[in-house]
Amino acid sequence: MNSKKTANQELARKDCMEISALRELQLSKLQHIVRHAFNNVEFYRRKFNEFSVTPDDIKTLDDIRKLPFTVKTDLRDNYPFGLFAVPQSEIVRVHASSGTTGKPIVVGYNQHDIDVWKEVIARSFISCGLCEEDVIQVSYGYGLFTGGLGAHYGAEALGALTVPTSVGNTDRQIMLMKDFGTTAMCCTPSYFTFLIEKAQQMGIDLKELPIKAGIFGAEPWTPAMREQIEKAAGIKAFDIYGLSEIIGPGVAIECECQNGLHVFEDHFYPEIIDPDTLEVLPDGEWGELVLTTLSKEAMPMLRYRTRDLTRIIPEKCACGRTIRRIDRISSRSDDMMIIKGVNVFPSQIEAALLAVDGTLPHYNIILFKDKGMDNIEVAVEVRPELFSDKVRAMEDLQKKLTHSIESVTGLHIKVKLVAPNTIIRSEGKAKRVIDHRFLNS
Ligand code: DLL
Repeated sequence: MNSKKTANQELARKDCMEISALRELQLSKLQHIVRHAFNNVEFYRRKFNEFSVTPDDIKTLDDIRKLPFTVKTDLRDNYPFGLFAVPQSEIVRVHASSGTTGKPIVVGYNQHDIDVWKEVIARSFISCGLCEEDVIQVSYGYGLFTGGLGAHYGAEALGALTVPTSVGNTDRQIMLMKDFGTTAMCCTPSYFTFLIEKAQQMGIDLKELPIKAGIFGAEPWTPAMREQIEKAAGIKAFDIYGLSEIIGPGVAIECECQNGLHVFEDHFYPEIIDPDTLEVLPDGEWGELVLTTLSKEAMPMLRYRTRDLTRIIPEKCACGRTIRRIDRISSRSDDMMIIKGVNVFPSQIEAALLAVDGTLPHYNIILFKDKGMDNIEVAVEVRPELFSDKVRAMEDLQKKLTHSIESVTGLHIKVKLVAPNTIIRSEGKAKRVIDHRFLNS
């Protein structure tokens, strides 16, 4: 048996630890990382003092609740290197996430952190059924974004043939998929829908290529989107989750059951809180995901509020992994729109649109002001064979879509049908919501 195969089998076993041993490991790592953060980061020391808590107060895993939360603005306020817990000479890599305004947030890794990251990505690939024999094409952006280099190092650690195409040049991506025999593709789900479309235009049937898996994440996507992708490309589409502040991709991933994402709990400690009361919620309840890094040395994150909404799935997974699962991240708390007093998430609109036959997975939600109140309208592309000048057929489809959105959100929302290829395609994270509120406020 080759040594890579043995090493990968050993890695896979880490997902199946005895629960009591896992909790013990988590506690000792938590105690260590809390002390490390306190001793080496002025920001944590100050916060601990404000909350009258010391590293000695962490005696059980539940004691994590005594610690203050960390939020995105803490990273901005300490830009660029203020949260590093090791000397700068030990840092071997930085990444940054642009965010919406002002300075980016910056994250740092020492060699140990890069090794942890490689490990969790390799375990992610194994969880999707991949191995050292696979050809993994990495079409997440390379650069300050964590997607490209994160997936790349993990694919190499797995021993797979790694194809670093990064984003863009879609025709060439498809040519290389075919010529190199790519078996797994890593990119955003929205980019993959674009790739499917391009392949059709080039007369290439993805179902006939060796590709069997997609490792898709970095943005929310719905089960309806998964269904469309799997059907069109003849692959299994897996959901991978992560964020720069915690490590990048590889915090959690689906397994072959495709029913929730296993969190690599030996490296990341998950909690779910009520975003209003900040109370910790029991497993099974929906709320905001809070993560603590248990292994990262260069920039430990204690109780980081992700703003991502999910729940911890209490039931055991049929795959046999003991690390717990979170539900698909359908939305972020800051994506919520309030329309006529009703809370609406973009993912609800996507699910409603894709539930109707005849639409393409390309849409925009346009947010505008109407008599001083926020309102939305939706533009969605229609399949070429259905897009016609037959007024009746188009009206019928429009009615179905309006009704579908109404049944999900309770709101009557205007839907505009647009021709195929009119909505801008994205190569990275799709920008579905277009904010026009400033135009008519
Ligand atoms: O998007 C890391 C990543 C790269 C994850 C590639 C998966 C694949 P950031 O740019 O810091 O990092 O953005 C993190 O993206 O808080 C979520 O809101 C969202 N996100 C990431 N993965 C998913 C997913 C990368 N699978 C933010 N489903 C997170 C839904 C996701 N949202």
